[in-house]
Amino acid sequence: MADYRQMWSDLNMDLEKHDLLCEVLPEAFGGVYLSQENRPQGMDFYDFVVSEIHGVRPSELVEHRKNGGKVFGTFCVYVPDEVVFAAGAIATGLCGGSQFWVPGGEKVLPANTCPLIKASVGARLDKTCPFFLIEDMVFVGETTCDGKKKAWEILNQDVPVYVLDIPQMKREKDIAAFEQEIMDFIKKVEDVTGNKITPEALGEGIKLINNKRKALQRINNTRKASPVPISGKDALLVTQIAFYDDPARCAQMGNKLADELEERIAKQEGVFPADAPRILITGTPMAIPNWKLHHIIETAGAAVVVEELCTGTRYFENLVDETQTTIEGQVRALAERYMKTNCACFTPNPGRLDDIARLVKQYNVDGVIDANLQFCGLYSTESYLVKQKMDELGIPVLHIETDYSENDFEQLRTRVEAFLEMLGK
Ligand code: BJ8
Repeated sequence: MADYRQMWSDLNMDLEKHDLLCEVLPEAFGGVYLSQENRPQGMDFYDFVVSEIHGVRPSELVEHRKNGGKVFGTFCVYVPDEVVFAAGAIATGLCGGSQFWVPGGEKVLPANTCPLIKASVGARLDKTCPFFLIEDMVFVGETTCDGKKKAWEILNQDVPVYVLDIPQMKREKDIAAFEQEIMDFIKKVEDVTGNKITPEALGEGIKLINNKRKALQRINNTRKASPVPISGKDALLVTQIAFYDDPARCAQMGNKLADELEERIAKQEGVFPADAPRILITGTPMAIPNWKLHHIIETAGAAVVVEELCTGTRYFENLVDETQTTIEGQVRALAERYMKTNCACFTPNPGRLDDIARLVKQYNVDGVIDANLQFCGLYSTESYLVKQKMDELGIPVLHIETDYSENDFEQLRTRVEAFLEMLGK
């Protein structure tokens, strides 16, 4: 790995603590990823990105800052990245997926808070993640769940957090309210960057992010094939990296990988036997480097073929209408697209159940694993409805509540193995 210590020190990171993370990550990645057989060559790029996870992209962001550009950090798939890129700024995902950052979050948040929130706050407060320390970064929170809403107030004591108000229902007046919220966000981004967002620029931003989504869609479409040409672990990694990588590069590398996967399908080449059980994972997002569940499932012989997650289909399934030519029309198109995403923070949220049912059919799924992060009341409560819907379809469901620690690893493995056995494949 190139030497990024000077950059980390300039970012005022806690180098000693960060070294501990740098020591364990390569081993964890090697054990989970590099041990897989017959991986697509296109994964080399993503392996490289992980090997330099705190170096390559942060140094691009630092460079962007040096040239006068601005960086926005986000925590949710409802934040319209299109607006940020339209102003010549960069948006990067910040959700924390490692237990390493959890104790830092617990210094200011109750222990019984969702690990995603604790890790995200801890990564900033402990100064152990360069992404959270980019100079003048604008943190963009949102009002999706109670834990996040309160966490922004606490994080705001350390760094200003701009909060997007996400509606909790999907009536016409809610979509209109989100339109207004996007208008306000445009103003905020214009103020921060000093750049006016014209319809041309926003049109370019919309195309840029749509192209990224289209590449991710192509990759995921190939997972409908049997045998499946890419493991769930690899597909998850591609989506996780998409959150913070440059969107144009993400589309380019994603399309390259999709070409290879399509060739594999033509040759009937896969990474699991054609009769391996096919699993859909639904629930709370799996931020990098949370690979625990995929690893357990796939080392038990099943293939994860699709994720109804924010680190899955919720991130890239819907596109923004590109035909609008006025800011008003484009903002309406953005609001409509984002309100198609079905997070459990909405009530009612039947769209998510329909999405899972549709994906089960499209991806020829044998069983659903409904995995929630501990203390996410939204998803764990909605699990009842997920189970009900799957019962109607005769699809077995395993419900799991877990965190980022390895403490329940063996217990989860036992439960997953029993579930796979029950699928009888
Ligand atoms: S659109 S899932 S990224 S809010 S943080 S809700 S897991 S208790 S992350 Fe999320 Fe946006 Fe929804 Fe997706 Fe639960 Fe944790 Fe809250 Fe969470």
